[in-house]
Amino acid sequence: MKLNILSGLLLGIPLVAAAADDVSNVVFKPIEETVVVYNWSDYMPEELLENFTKETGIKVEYSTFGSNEVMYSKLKILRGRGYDVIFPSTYLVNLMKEEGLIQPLNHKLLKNINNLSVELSNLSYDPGNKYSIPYLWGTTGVAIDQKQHPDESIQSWSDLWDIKWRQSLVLQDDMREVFHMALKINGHSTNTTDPDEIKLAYERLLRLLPNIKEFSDAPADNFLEENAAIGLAFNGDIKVAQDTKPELNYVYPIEGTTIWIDSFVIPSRAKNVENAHKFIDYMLKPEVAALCATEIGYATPNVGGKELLPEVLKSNPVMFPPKDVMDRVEYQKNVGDATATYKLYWEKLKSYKQ
Ligand code: N2P
Repeated sequence: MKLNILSGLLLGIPLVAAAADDVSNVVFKPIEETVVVYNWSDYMPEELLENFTKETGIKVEYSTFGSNEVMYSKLKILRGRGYDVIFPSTYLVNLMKEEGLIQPLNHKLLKNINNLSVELSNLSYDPGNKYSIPYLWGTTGVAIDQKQHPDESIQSWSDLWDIKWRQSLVLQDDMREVFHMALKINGHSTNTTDPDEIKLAYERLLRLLPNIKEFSDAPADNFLEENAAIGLAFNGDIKVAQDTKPELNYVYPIEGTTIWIDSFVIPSRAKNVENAHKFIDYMLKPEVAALCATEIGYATPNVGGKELLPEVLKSNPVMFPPKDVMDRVEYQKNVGDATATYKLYWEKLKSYKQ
């Protein structure tokens, strides 16, 4: 692409003279620095992308996905190409690392890395954070609109199977989260690899089908639009929804919930690796991390960022679940070859809803 000086200046693009000795032959090349970011939907304040560009001159090409499965399949098809920064959850970091879909990070380019919480760093899914840097973390529970159901409360995952919720539930279009409910009721781990346990969970989920209204990429929107009054949702999405709809209640069933950390990773064949590091480093600044947490509603693993949050957020039980909830959480782990078994049942389950 060729640009003349004026259009370059008007566009605010810095120009480089390739051959300054002969003015007639000067070719002005725009410095087209880009970083291609693929993130969960509603998971980053737009102004941060603009600020990043202002600060670094690097343009952000931004697109979103609704579930780990969608993002993973895309990366697999592209064999690690196409994106510079993506945001898999805990168990996928491990899997993508094993499959060579992501590349080791250069910690020397991440000067803000020390802002990360020690408790949420160096975990077994990625020792030494060689491949991933935590972005936000959260949990998954049940949201219920108390305006529509003032007298209902959910204690156990099994309450969702009650016949009174016929055609009412909105569930995340997320394989691991949906299986989690049934596995927990059966007394099994969310990370089981036992085919019999996975099958039993599937059979239980089959019995939930009459109650399922929809599998959704963004259940919080269903609540805000009032086309659903009960369902499974990520905590931060509900925290933000509560700002406009305070009657949304959010509960953690007694059998325990999942906990996940979504991390920045760089795909193995990313084109703009240095820019990707610059982007991650920018996001690691305490004030940036604080803005993400405040606007997106999820807990930040950035210690400096958490300190900057107002007290009302630090003590918000949806955003930062209380100890008794945290005592019963289970990290989602890579289930290895069992993923295929989950997938098989997941596709079967969803096919009954189409
Ligand atoms: C935000 C998505 C949350 C990510 N809309 C769940 N891992």
